[in-house]
Amino acid sequence: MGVVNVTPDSFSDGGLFLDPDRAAAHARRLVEEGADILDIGGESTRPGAAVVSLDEERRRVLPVLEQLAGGNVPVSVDTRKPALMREAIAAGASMVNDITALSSPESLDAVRRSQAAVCLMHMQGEPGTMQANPTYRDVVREVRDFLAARIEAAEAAGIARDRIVADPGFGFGKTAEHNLELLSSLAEFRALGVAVLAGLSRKATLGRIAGRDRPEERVHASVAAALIAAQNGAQILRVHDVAATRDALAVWNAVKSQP
Ligand code: HH2
Repeated sequence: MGVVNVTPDSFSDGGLFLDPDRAAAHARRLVEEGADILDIGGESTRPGAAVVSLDEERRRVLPVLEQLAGGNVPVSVDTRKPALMREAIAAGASMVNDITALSSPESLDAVRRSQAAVCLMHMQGEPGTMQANPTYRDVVREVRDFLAARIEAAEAAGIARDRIVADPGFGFGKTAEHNLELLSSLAEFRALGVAVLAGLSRKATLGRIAGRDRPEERVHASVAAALIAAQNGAQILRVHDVAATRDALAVWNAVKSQP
């Protein structure tokens, strides 16, 4: 899954693709590099990010979506706003990526009324404050139990299990230690019975480990993290650097297919 951020303030590429034509061109490049899904977002959810109005988010996302929908790659929309979920689905999005795991009845309803897939992500707190003091007794169990409950709620609302993807939400109300524990235990999330998505790309935890302050210098660390996530059972990798991630996966697949 290639990330397309149509925002002025995303943590790693804010402002680069605010113009719809540039965003769409970037998305097409990600497809050429081997992306199987595009994830378009119009609101940064980095720690401390400002909230974006529905009108503004709509102005950012829909023109890009309109250029990409109907192409040969499914398009996901990264939003927590039910109105935009509905409008994006009507404009051709085939997946909703919701960092609040369809926690509002309106968003459950927006997805239920469609054929779209949905990614349910775990987050402790809100982007504005989530990194202040994330606390868990057992992060793996708590995140997994939350996702199991959200899958159950989605199914009860009429969203079939084969449309659902679960994501532990790396960096969303988690310390570096929490993120590493989740990554090393990711295989346990397979028991949820849905596809698992992992989004570690360029995140601060990787910068801390590799000693890289600038997100764009975290490509190598991101590729390592994506490969570990795949080896631990993630079926969808949400990444900024598609070509580099593809190469790593190709090496792993070549080794796996040895007799
Ligand atoms: N991470 C980000 C945004 N959306 N969605 C899912 N399902 N999982 C993630 O890990 C995830 C996500 C943050 O990355 P990015 O979009 O590059 O940054 P920003 O939120 O600053 O736009």
